[in-house]
Amino acid sequence: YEWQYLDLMRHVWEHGDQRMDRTGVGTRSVFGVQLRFSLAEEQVPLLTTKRVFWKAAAREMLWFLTGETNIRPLLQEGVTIWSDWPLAKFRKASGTDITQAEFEARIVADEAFAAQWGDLGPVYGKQWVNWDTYEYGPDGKYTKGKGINQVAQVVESLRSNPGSRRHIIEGWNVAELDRMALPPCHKTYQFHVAGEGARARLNCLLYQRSCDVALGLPFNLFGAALLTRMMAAQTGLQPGELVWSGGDVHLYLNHAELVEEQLGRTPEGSPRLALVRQRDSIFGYRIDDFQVCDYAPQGVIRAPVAV
Ligand code: THF
Repeated sequence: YEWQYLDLMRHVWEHGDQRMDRTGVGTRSVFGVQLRFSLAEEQVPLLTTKRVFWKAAAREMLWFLTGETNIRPLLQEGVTIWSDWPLAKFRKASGTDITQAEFEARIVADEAFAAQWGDLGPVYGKQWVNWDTYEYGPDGKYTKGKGINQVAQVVESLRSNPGSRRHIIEGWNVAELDRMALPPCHKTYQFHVAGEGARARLNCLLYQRSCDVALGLPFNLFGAALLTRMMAAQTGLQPGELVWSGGDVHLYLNHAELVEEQLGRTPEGSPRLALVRQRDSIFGYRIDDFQVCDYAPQGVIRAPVAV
């Protein structure tokens, strides 16, 4: 299965359309891609051609499910993948060139500082579990209603109406995009139940509007697989297939060394993902509920993230 990823990487690098992008780094990009991964028998799309820090991806997914949008809880667990955006904002506002490590240490140590500078705006967590609603009075005026927990609703709809074509978790809240540090990349998760009875399988289709193939995609695939596994465990369904669909699928020009190194490697082994504990709710999982077995990846390949 990993060849799908490597073939995509090669295709984007060799045939992608070269252009300048928002970050100023420049990319090679193709538009419209689909990948498919089986999640049956504990299979998981976790790359072996470089070490992927799957626990960071798992902690990120658990963080989304808490509804948090502040990077502080991530940093408290040593996950630094979301630091660049608040850091850039703070540097600009303060006119200092504080290092990333200094900034992160301050977010962890100083709650008030974290509240002011660590928030990403209404990103994934907020939209997934607390999408704002409005209640309109007879006079046409509105007040804020109760937020919608899309994740809980999908768990419920998978249980009560598995055949539905509306099992969707949506991050793209049009009215709030301008308050987000970054509009959602992996914006839509659609779940789907195939088959019936004890053999019914849960599939997930993730639509990602913009994809950093080298850094983001390995995380996003693992995260989506994990979410699907938790969903399956909560709804009594067998894990089915993960279908990944990308819009602007790109490689940053400063990832040349990573691309060359990784395309020279051959996948080895088939890692498996086990959920070792059942929880009462999709919101109850913790990092040590997840075990990855048979994972003996090749070495880390470092590359800079475009902000
Ligand atoms: N912006 C860009 N340019 N790329 C992305 O992948 C990306 N994301 C999230 C939001 N904006 C993005 C952030 N997710 C890494 C991984 C995921 C990220 C951001 C960065 C990263 O640097 N990974 C390194 C190191 C991992 C570590 O140290 O733990 C790696 O080698 O995998 C896509 O969701």
